[in-house]
Amino acid sequence: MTTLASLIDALASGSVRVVDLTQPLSETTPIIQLPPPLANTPGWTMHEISHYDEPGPAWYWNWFEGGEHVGTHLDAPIHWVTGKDKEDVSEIPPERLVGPAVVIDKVAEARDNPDYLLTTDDVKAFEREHGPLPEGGWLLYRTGWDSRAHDQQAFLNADSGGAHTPGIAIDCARWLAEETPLVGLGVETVGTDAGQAFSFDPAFPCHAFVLGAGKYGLTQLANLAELPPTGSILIVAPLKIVKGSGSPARVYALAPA
Ligand code: 23J
Ligand code: MN
Repeated sequence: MTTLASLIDALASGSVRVVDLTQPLSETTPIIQLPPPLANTPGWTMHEISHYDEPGPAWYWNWFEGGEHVGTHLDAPIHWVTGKDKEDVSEIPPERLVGPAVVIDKVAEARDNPDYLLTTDDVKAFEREHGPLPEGGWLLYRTGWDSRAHDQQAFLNADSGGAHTPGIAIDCARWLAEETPLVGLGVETVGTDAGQAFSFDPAFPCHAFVLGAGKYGLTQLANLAELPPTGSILIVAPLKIVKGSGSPARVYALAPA
C-alpha cells in the first residue's frame, strides 16, 4: 500500500483527523493596533454584489476589502525590512507550507502574566521531553489567547501602555530564526510579536529575526489545544497575492485521533 493510500484510509476511518486552525474571518475579526505615529491596517469588510435579487436573480456573491494581515494570516519574509529581498507571499514554495508541527503549551504562564515571553530555555526543555525541533517544521506557540479572539478588546488587552499579549523573548526569536531547522512560527495572538514588542530592541524582534532568516510567521491560530505536542502535519494555504507581504490563510493540521 502506498503512503497516500494509507493516509486516505486513515482519513476515512478517522484515525487521522483534519483540525481547522483558522479563526473565522469577518467584520469583527480583531486587528492589530500599533501606537502612533505608526499606521494601522484596515480590517475585513464585505460588500454584497447580489443576493438572488435583481442584480443577480439566481446567485449570491460578495466582494471584500481588507489588509493582508487580518485574521489568521501568514507573514512572508518581504513583510519586514530584514527580509526585503526575500520571498513575497506568491513566491513561497508550497513544500515550505506543508510540514511537521510541534506545539509548545504556555497557557498557564500566559494566564498568570499576559506579557509572558517564550524563552530559549522553554524550547530547549520542550526538546528534551519531545525530541528535537523538526527539519522544515513549524513551532506552534499555544497561549490560550484563541479564547479571546471573538472580542477585539480582550484579544488586544491594551491599556495606556499598549497591548499586553504574550510573545517571544528577543534571544529566543533570534535562536529560532538562525539556529533551528524550523521554517515557521505560529501563534494565537494578533501578531507573532508580543504586545509590548514595539518597545523591544530591536523592535518587533520576532518579525525582524524570523522574516529576516527567510522563515514565516503565522498568526491568530485556533484549536491548537486539539494537537499533540508532536506528530501532526501543518498545511498553510495563503492566497497567492503577487507582491503580497502576507495573506489571510486557511490553516489545517492532520492530527492523530
Ligand atoms: C506591522 C508592524 C508590526 C507588527 C505587525 C505588522 C504584525 O503583527 C503583522 O501582522 O505582521 S507586530
Ligand atoms: Mn502579519
